Amino acid sequence: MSENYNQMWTELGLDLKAHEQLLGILGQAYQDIFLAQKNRPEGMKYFDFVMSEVHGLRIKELLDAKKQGRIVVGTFCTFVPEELILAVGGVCVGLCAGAEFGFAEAEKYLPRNTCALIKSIFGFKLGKVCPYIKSVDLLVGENTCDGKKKAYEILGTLHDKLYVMDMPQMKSDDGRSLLKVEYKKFQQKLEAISKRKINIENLKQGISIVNNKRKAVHRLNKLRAANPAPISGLDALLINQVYFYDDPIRYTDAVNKICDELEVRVAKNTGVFPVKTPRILISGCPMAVPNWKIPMIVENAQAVIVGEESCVGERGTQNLVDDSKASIPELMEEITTRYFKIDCAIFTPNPTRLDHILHMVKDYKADGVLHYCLQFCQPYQMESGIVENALEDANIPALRIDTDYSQEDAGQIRTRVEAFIERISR
Ligand code: BJ8
Repeated sequence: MSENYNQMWTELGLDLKAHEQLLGILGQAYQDIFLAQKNRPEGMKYFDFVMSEVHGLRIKELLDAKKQGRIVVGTFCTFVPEELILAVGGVCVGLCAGAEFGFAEAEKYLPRNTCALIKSIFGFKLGKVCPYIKSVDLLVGENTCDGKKKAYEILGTLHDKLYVMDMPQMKSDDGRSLLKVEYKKFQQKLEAISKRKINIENLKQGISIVNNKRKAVHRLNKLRAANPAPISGLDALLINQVYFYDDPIRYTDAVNKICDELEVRVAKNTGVFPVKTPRILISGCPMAVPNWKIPMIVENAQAVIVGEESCVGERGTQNLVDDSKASIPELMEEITTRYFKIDCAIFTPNPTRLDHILHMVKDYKADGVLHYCLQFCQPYQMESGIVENALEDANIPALRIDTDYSQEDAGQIRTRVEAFIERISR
C-alpha cells in the first residue's frame, strides 16, 4: 500500500488489529496465486495496483467523493442497476463477501448451514474489517434467494443504511412489471438520498458509462476464445472482480488497454499456456474477492479457464442497455429489459442459463465445464443436475464441485479436478 491509512481506517471504525491480520493473509495469498504466475500480460500491473490499494486509495477516493456531495452505494447483486446510481452522481461498489472471515460471529445470527457468501457479508460487517460497508450511504439488498432474503432482515438490525429491493421469481409479464416498479422505487430512493434528480442527460451518461464497461469485458471475453489462451483464467477472473470496485471509466480504459496487448499476443499466436492445454468453462455461483480457490486449483493442474458463466463474469455483464430512447420512462423500460435477461438460478424455470452455458462452451472452445456451487446454495445446487443433464445431452464433459471458502477440502478437490482434466485431455 502506498500510504499509511491507519487514521482513515480508525475514523471508519475498523478493528485495526483484525484488519491488519486480514490484509496480511490476503497479501500473501495474492503473491502466491497471482504474482507467481508466468507470462502475465503487462496490463495486469494496473489490476495488481488496484488490488494492493483496494482498502487504501480506493477508500480514500470514496471518502473524497462523499466530501464532494456524492453518495456511495454498496451492492451485493448484479440486479442492482449501476446506471441509476451514476445518474444521481453516485459511486457504486460491489461488496466482496468472498472470504471466510468472522464466521463464528456470523453464526451467532445465521444458521450454520447458510452459504459462505452470506456468512461472509456478516463476517466482514461484524468483524469490523470492511471499509466499504463502513463508507456507504446506502446498502442495497435484494430478495433473490431465500438465504439472502432472510439474512437482510437480520442485517437490517445491524446496519441502518440497508434498503431492500424486491425481486421477481419468474420471467413472466408480471415478473417484469415487478422489476420495473422496483427500479422506479430505487430511482426515487436514490434521488431522495442524493438530493439530485435523474434527467435524460445524466441517465444517458450513466447508461453509456456502464455499457462501455461491459463492452470492454466483452472484448476481453472474445480474446479468451483464442488458442493458446492469451490470459490466464485467474487474471481474467480478477479483472471481472475489480469490475465491481473500480472507478468505471478508469476501469474501462484499463481493460481496453490490456485487450490491445492481448490482441498482439493472439496475432503472434502466443499465450499463457501451450496450445494443447485443456480448456475449462466455469459455471455456477459468483466468485467474489478473494474467492480464488477453484481457479487456482484448475490452473495449477495445467488446464486453463476460458470463461465464467457467473455473475462475476458473463452472466453479470452480458447484454447492453439500449440508450437510443428519448424519454426517462423509455430508458427505464430499456434498463428493465436488460436486467430482466439475467439468468440467475433464483428464477424458475431458467432455461436461458442452459442456452448460455452451451453457447459459451462453443464460443470459447471449452473441452469441459466445471459446475461450481457453494454449499447450502439451493438455487445453484438444484440447477446443477439440470445443467449436467443438458451438458451430457450435448456430449460435453462436466464436473460438479460443491465447496465453501475454507481450504479443508482443497486436496480432495485437486484430486477430482486432476482426474477430470486427464479425462478431457484424451
Ligand atoms: S443475480 S447469482 S449476484 S443473487 S451463493 S447468496 S444464490 S445461496 S449470489 Fe447472486 Fe444476484 Fe443471482 Fe447473481 Fe444465495 Fe446461492 Fe448464496 Fe448466492
